[in-house]
This record gives sequence, structure tokens and C-alpha cells, in this order.
Amino acid sequence: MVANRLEAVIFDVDGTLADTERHGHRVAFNRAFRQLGLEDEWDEAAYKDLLKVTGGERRLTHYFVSYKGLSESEAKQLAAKIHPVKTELFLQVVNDDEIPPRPGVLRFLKDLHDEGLRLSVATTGTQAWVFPLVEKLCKRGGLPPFEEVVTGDQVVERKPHPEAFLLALERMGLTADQVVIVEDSRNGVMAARAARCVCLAVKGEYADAEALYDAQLVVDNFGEPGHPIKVLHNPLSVSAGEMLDVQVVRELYEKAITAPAQ
Ligand code: XBP
Ligand code: MG
Repeated sequence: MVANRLEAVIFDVDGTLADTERHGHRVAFNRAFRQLGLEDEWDEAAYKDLLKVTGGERRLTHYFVSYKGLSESEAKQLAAKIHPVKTELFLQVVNDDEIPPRPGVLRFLKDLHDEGLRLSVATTGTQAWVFPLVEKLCKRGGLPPFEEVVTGDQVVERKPHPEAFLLALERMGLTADQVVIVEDSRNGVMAARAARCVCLAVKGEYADAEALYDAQLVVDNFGEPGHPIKVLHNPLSVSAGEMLDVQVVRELYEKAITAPAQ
């Protein structure tokens, strides 16, 4: 069988392309509560716990059941009313250019692109804000649009289910052993591994490093001149240097693809 080669890198959005959660989504949820006359308020600690549930509407349902004791049907009804308001409020944050890329990620994307690797996105986030956000990030980085942008509302299951990544692979005409997935959270790493893809984790602001150890390489950031990466988990002894670049991705891919199945 011809050994496959690296064809593409698939990126998560929230926490990976941009630190959207703490001061973006969390603030938009709180503004939506206020706008709808609700007393609820998600502080940073509560939000870290609530982030265990992916998908904003499912996160709201989980909150109203687990924190407020509502029945599943009442919670679902309330979540369905709040989430569109939150999405509109977060879209305004995106349109006001208040969501910068994660440091170093545009440099990293450009390096991968210039080396001829295909680039796509697979996120749990909602298309209404994901499309404009990724378009802005690509323009800012002098990059062509991502080949495929799979969002949470295009699939049935949310991460850690692999459906979003499997749909991206299908649309790209690729198999799992031809790509590397870049993620920031435990749910994202689990989804990447469930899709049987090699996973590079760039630890997100809310993630605990040891929760990402199912990825074959875990670092703390993409790396920039003067702000080198810190390697947090490196079971395949990939030479990671000061900044993530296409060489690191290629070495990770080669070592992971040939490593005995864990
Ligand atoms: C992270 C998520 C999303 C966002 C909120 O997605 O779980 O639900 O927290 O966005 P990923 P929505 O890390 O996979 O990009 O409210 O639009 O779901
Ligand atoms: Mg994420």
C-alpha cells in the first residue's frame, strides 16, 4: 500500500485561531441574559466548567438544567430563545474587529500555505459568526480563504464527536491519514483522535495541559520572535524549535503516522 503523505491541516476556531471564549463568547452570553431581562451571569470560573459542553445552545441547556434546576424541556426552550440573541451579539463583536488572531497563528498558516498544504476549518461554533471571523483572519494574514469551513450547525454531533472533522475530510476528498488537526481543548483533541487524525494541540486559555495529552504534540502557543513555544507534551520527540512551522508539522506527521497504534 502506498504510504500516504501530508496533504492538509485542519484548524479548530475557538481557542485555536483566536482566543474567543473568555472575553468574546462569555461576554456575549452575559449580554444576551441582560438583553432578555435575565439575572444570570457567567463569570470566568463558571464558564471554564460550562465549556465542557460544546455548542453554545447545548451549553445553555446544560446550564439551565445543572445550575438552575430546570427540566430538560424548559431548559431547551430557554436556550433556543437565548442562543440566537447571543449569536447576534457575538457577530457584532466580530464585525467590530474585536477578535484578534492568536499570536503567531497567521504566520503559521502562511508558512503551511506557502508550502502547498491545503487548509480547512472544522468548528463547533455557529456559521453566522464563523464565516465572517475566518474571512477577516484570512484577509488580515494575506491568505486565500480556507478550502472548507465546517461549522457546528452543519453537523448533528458536536465535539468530542468527530463528525465535523469527518465532514471536512469528505468535502476535501481526503482520508484521516493525510491530515494534521490543530486544536486547543480536550473536546477538540478527543474529536481529532476519534477521527483517527494526527493532532497538534496548542493549549487554549481555558484548557489544562494534561487534558490534552491524547494529542501527539502539545505546546503552549504558536510561537513568535521573542516569544518561543513551550513544549508541554512530546511523546514522539518531535524537534519543535522556537516556533511552530511546517517542518514541525511534517516531522510530527511522519512520526505519528509510523508510530505503533496507541
Ligand atoms: C467552541 C464551542 C462553541 C463556542 C460558542 O467551538 O464549543 O460552541 O464556545 O460558539 P470550537 P456557539 O472550539 O470547536 O471552535 O455559541 O456559536 O456555539
Ligand atoms: Mg476550540
